[in-house]
Amino acid sequence: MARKTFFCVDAHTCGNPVRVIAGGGPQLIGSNMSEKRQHFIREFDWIRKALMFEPRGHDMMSGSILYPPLDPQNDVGILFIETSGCLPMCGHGAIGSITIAIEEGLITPKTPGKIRMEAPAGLIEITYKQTGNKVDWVKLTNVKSYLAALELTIVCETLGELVFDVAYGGNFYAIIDPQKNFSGIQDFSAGNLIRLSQKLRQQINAKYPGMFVHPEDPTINGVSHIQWTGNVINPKSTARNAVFYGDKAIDRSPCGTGTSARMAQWHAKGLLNLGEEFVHESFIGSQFVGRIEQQTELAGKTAIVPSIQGWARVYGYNTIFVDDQDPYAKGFQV
Ligand code: PYC
Repeated sequence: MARKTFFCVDAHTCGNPVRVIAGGGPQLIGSNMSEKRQHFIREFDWIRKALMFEPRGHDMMSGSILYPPLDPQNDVGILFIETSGCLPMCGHGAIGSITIAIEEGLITPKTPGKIRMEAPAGLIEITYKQTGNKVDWVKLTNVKSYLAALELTIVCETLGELVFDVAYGGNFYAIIDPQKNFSGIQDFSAGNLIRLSQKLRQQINAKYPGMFVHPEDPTINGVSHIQWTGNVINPKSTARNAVFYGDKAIDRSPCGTGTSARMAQWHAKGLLNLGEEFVHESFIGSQFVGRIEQQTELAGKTAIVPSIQGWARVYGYNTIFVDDQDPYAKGFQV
């Protein structure tokens, strides 16, 4: 009988779960986190499934494993593990992981209040505010984000023809704004949006094959998330979204990479200027504060450098056994 033990710290970022594997993660080979991600996917994906899927996780579960940085001037490397796979970048996951790492002393930043984090999608510069042992907020400067395609169409079996844009913010998002056949997320339940998204994501990737590939890292490709939008609950919010990820999840946070993609979309359409605050509200009403820090370019495309600020709360330790006598050692999904 073999039993593997993982020491985890659990938290949530604005309502969405984050489980940091603080002990028991595998050694990975690679000269950057993108290569280490590929190694993990090839050889250790069972760990993700065991810790994210039922019965030890659930549809929304997401987490990370922290690694020493490859470049000594950085503070930490991160591998994101989610029900959807190993995302190149995850905003809510980064905010939660950094909160856990600081509060639990898992990393010691070279400069207090600042962290340079190596993610598979690139280097993420982070600032955070700490009061005593608690982290009040984390602000991350995300990877270059850009609008990849404008006004594509897809026929949804239930709603009819939908027009959508595709933007990159660390993952590729199909952004579906209110229109003739879609009145907005305020008129839909999470369950409805999940059922619609499952089919639509497949249809979009089948209709537009090879169209969404990161210009500098071809391992990042395809629409992985659907971002539905609609009316705000809080009048102080700029906009609201419901992000579909994995197979059955609507993000409880406003989604960091989704917010970055949406700011790139708004910027390209002249709706958001450099430096302007973008308060993004989630399906449950929690908020991130976004901002365009820089206008830039990526492989000849107009791009932005977005920042996202949010908070997380740590809620417990979780020592998880994965026992090969357990028929559900590698998790399951229904
Ligand atoms: O915050 O970037 C994010 C994210 C991706 C999937 C779920 N949350």
